[in-house]
Amino acid sequence: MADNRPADVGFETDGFSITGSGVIEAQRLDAARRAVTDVLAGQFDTGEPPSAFPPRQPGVLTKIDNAHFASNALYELLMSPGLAALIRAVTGSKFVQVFNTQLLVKPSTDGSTANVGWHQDKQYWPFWDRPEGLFTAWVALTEVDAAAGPMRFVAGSHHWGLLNQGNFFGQDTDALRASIKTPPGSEWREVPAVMSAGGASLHHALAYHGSGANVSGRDRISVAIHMRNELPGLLRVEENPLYFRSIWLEDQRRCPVLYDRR
Ligand SMILES: O=C(O)CCC(=O)C(=O)O
Repeated sequence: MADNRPADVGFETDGFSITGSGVIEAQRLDAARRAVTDVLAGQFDTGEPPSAFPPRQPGVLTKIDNAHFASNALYELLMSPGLAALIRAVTGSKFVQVFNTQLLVKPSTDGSTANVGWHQDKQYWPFWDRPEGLFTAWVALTEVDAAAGPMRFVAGSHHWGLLNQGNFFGQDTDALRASIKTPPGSEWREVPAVMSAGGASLHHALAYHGSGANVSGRDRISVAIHMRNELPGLLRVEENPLYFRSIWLEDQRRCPVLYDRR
């Protein structure tokens, strides 16, 4: 395989890759699911809180930043051999490090709230010097069928560059989509990331994505794992004081290296 060339054609051409089941080993998955219950109840077996732990609100997406700081089982989820193997096969990366995670609990609603607005992840990551080599693994801890409000990817949108249009927190996803000026001749084709618990998707930092309502009658629970490979460089503190201080790349417990084959 040539250096840094994705082995997975879908990831290269579409900007995402969906593996519907079997990425995370069963015991690791069960432990992570139990850990979510503990973290949501404010029980942190490491003695350290997540880096952001907002109170849960009915009908609202709960987004807990770096829950793996608070839970050994959620840290072990990141260290899944199946996940590392998938990332290596799909992205062709020689080195992979986690720099942030989000535990996402999307409650079942009447269909109007807890959406995730269309966005490109890179718009929230100004502290990295380039989008290439930045990607996210989204790991399903519960069944994510069409009714559960799966993530939706816009195929090929990672070729559009950083548009800086979009809003993770936008609730009117149709209006948001209509407001995004895409490049001339581009096509907006959405692909839902339907998967079982233990499945995972990978998406490029420029791939547009969002998700609609969960009307399944049960919580949709996942962990989004934001990672970098050997390509991106962190911008200096004086250029990005706000963001730079929330990244702990020297700390392997907070920002684990999944593998290093450089
Ligand atoms: O969970 C979702 O619906 C969206 C998550 C997301 O934006 C991400 O993982 O980058």
